[in-house]
Amino acid sequence: MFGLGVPQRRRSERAGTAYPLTDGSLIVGALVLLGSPLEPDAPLLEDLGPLLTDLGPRLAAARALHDAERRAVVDPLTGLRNRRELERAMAAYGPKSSEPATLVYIDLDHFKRLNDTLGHPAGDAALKHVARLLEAAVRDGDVVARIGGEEFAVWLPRTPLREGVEVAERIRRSVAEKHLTWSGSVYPLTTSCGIASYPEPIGDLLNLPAAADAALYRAKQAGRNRVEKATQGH
Ligand code: GH3
Ligand code: MG
Ligand code: MG
Repeated sequence: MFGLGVPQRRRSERAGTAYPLTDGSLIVGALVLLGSPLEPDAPLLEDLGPLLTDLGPRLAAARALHDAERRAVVDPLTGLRNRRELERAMAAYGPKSSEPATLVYIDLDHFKRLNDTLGHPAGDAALKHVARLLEAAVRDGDVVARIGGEEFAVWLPRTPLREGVEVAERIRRSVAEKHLTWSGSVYPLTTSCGIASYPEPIGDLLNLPAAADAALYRAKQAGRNRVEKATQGH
């Protein structure tokens, strides 16, 4: 019951009895009483019945709440934060922060082609692969989100343009270098990135998404697999 991690001599010390907890129909967990099994006439057994009846549904409800909270903030395919969470993080930065911040939009290049040639599951694998590379390219406290089908965003608090460009370049390079492996074969991927920073050159945090989007558009126009910076007029 306690797994192989517990040495043999300690298992007897930690032996116990597991009582299943149910939500009314399914087993959702167990209450384990450590020590020797209770005698059938032990007084504690009388209290145990109502406790088990009570605990099962409570555990199931707590787990359901936890799962729902997670679903509200996490993209189910990649495990990254969703668009709403990105917006929440940006809004929490404050409309007049004295600190700089950078938003990077990342869009996979010719992703439709990959789906069309290798199939949708390969496309999904590519999205997960890129998600891990994005996470590896940023620091704790930065926010990596999937904001659309094959579109990602990275929010870099306290990061001015120059450092933001370094992060975006690191992302672009790592995706281009660490190819996707699918069915034993290797496939190259590239990304285009649009980057917008506050307060220079974009003076209002609220304008960062539109500015990053315009820069991303220019990166696509300029040939893809590149990083473009937003300018004052986007
Ligand atoms: P571009 O270089 O201009 O960005 O071209 P693109 O093909 O990447 O862009 P386009 O917007 O034409 O196609 C995006 C594709 O992304 C189309 C859609 O099938 C695919 N896609 C969106 N969401 C998912 C998903 O969750 N899984 C998979 N496998 N594909 C997705
Ligand atoms: Mg796109
Ligand atoms: Mg694309």
